[in-house]
Amino acid sequence: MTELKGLIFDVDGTLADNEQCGHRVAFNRAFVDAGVDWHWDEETYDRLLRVFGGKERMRHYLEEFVDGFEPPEGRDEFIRRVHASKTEHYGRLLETGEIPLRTGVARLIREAHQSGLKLAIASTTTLENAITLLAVNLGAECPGWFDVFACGDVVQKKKPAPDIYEYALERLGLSAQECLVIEDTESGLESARSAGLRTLITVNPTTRDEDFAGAEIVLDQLGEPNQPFSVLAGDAGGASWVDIEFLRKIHARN
Ligand code: XBP
Repeated sequence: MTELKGLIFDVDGTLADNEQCGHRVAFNRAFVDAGVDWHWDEETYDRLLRVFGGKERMRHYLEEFVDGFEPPEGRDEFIRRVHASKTEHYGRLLETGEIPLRTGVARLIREAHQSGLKLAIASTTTLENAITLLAVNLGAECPGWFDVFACGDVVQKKKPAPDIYEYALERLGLSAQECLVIEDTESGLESARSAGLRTLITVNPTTRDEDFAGAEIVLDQLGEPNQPFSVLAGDAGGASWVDIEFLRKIHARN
């Protein structure tokens, strides 16, 4: 039986419920700075979240919802510039501490670090966004607990393509069978499973009704000893929060 040696975390929606209150707000502030009268309300952003990658999401919005927009510097440069502005706004939002980690995330990351498991991030967001979220919520030393940051444009094909998880595995020096993934979306599950990885899902309000067939287990959150998770699909074997022992049992099932 292959031993669990690595844990790979998605970021947005998994570590923090940060899309509507974080990324969306940052995009809208960047649009104001850019002098365009776009505003992504929560309903619009829920739909746009089907496209992974902030730059890819902006391009999709331009192509699907904005007629005849041709910025002087060209679309590619405009998207690059506005996305950089958005990332600055998002970083400032993170620094305020107003975007906390989800239930159980801080505890599990600390436990995983202390357990000796190799840790990786596999996210469509930028490296700086992932590092800042961890550092602001878990301290400046926390990013150093991770062996690999597979983020953003290190791969061309974003989730649901498997590329980001294949990149993470290659940098970890581990096989897919030696790892587990924690994700929150159907596309993230597809990306991880296409890379051969078994996946635990913690849904969030946007993804609760997505199709998670093939996940090892689907939970509403990672839980805490005094705040048990709810099992939406699969068998928790009597556990009520996700810790390293729980992950090892899930991993040992196959
Ligand atoms: C979710 C994404 C990201 C964020 C926005 O990433 O699709 O694009 O929505 O971040 P994941 P950027 O679930 O893989 O963590 O604007 O930096 O892309």
